[in-house]
Amino acid sequence: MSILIRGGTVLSSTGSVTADVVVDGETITAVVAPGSWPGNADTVVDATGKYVLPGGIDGHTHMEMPFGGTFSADTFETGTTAAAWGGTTTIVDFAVQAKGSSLLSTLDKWHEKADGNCAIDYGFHMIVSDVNDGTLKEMDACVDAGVNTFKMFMAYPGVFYSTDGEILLAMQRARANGGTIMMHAENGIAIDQLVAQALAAGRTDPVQHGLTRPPELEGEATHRAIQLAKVTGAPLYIVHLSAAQALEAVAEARNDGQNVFAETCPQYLFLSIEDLARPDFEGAKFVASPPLREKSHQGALWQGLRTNDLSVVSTDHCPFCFVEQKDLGRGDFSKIPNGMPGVEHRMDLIYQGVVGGELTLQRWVEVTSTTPARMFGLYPRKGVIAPGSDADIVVYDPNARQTLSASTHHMNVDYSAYEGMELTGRVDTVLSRGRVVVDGAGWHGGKGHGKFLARELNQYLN
Ligand code: DUC
Ligand code: ZN
Ligand code: ZN
Ligand code: ZN
Repeated sequence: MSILIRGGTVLSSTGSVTADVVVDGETITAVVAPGSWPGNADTVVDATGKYVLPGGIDGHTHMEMPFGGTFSADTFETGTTAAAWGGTTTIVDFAVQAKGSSLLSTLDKWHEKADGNCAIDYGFHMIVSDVNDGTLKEMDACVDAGVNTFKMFMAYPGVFYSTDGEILLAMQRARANGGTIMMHAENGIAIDQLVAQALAAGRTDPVQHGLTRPPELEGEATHRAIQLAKVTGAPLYIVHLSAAQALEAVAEARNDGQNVFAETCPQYLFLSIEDLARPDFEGAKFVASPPLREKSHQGALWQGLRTNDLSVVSTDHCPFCFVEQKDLGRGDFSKIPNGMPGVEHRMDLIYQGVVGGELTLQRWVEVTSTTPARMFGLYPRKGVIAPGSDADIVVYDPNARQTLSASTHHMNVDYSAYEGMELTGRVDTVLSRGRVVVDGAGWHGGKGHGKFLARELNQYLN
């Protein structure tokens, strides 16, 4: 099966060129001058007036994630299908070590959930929440299995939380085995006191979730994680960075040449604590950690994306239905499951940064695809349109208009965090390893097409 994508503007992280892209089977075989391909193709996709870019890579999703007595609402099937609709052709999801479980049994469990169910390719990070001798040894086996990124939590005491000493030990191990530590950097010990005080004072609304997790406590934890990384020599990747204070700490470390990287998420660029303060419990739709911040942080985050102090945009997709799930926290904001839906609209939302002059086209591709490919050891198989790479390709119509809504999205959740938001630009056609999964006629993908990706090491280390 061969496909010719004709007449489009092919984008990369370094430039753009009008070219035809030839796909044979699962692979890109040629990128040639327009009209110059002599061969026949089984299928021709007309990309005239459109961009042709490498499929998006969402390095931070939570499908079927256990949280607060429930599970995030997207399965690997529904979540990867929604991702594909939005031009994301790879996810890296988080396997979650429960206290008392081993890392390898956790990995098995996540393979059971995902294998045979994904519509696009997928890899795993490992959440380490029980640091002990066995866990530390198993980190090496995870690296060998292509799961070489380990998320730890300075938040959520009693659940996922690790002490500074435990973080230090895991960092030493990562330093030795080539892994990268990913950090949820919020000072959970201090936050828990603020939460208890709010509840004791009868302040129970969703906005309290934001008020009890101030940006200073993200800045502090980010700084602390960076110092621990410096002492141990481990590479560090700050996940879901939301606050200017945290960005400052990352920038300082990067200026010093440390292997410190960070991602932000669309919700921190487009939404704010004002959404958390919506009346009638509607703010619960926006409860995620770190919380949505004051709008004043957004400019700093866009700037960080330009300077590369923020080098990746991921979603932290972790959807919980408003009815039934977010409801668990009526009368007590601390019981609202933490997380927001977003995997479907990352490419579109960050494209608004191009429309608005915040980012170049090349930077859009870089932060949504090429850098995550390199950061998570998938390049050049993913993250670039070049001969030999997987044919994960998005044809994007830069002039189409769309309105985001739960009534039209494909995520398995009953609300959109961006309900009614009008966007310029829209996915036209999506290929996942050479298979047209989305086009104007609809969905042609299916569960089981997506394959597990054993990942190489981070390609950015000094
Ligand atoms: N933050 C969330 O909002 N949800 C899942 C885990 C996390 O760190
Ligand atoms: Zn987190
Ligand atoms: Zn997360
Ligand atoms: Zn079709």
